[in-house]
Amino acid sequence: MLRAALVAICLAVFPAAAVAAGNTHAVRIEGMKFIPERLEVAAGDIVVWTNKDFLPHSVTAREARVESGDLAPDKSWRFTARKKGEMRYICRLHPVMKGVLVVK
Ligand SMILES: [Cu+2]
Repeated sequence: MLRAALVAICLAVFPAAAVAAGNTHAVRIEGMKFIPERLEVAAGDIVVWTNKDFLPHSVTAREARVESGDLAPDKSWRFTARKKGEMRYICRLHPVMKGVLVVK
């Protein structure tokens, strides 16, 4: 419980940092890119995408039925990676933006 609270505080204070505290991973959306573009996590880990751009973005993987909805600037979206394998995702609003989440 305390650990979860600390992670939440870290993410609130350092949203732009690639915070990887235990099983929580951060992906920054900036300059029309997912940073890092490819992220490997363990099943059960949490991934938090934060939009640091001045326009909305999304995290969308249609096949995996994963959809963040539109993320306004400075908004975050938290996802628990349960299914093992490679999940390729895009920004639904700018499909040239691509990322890969590898769940091991
Ligand atoms: Cu976008």
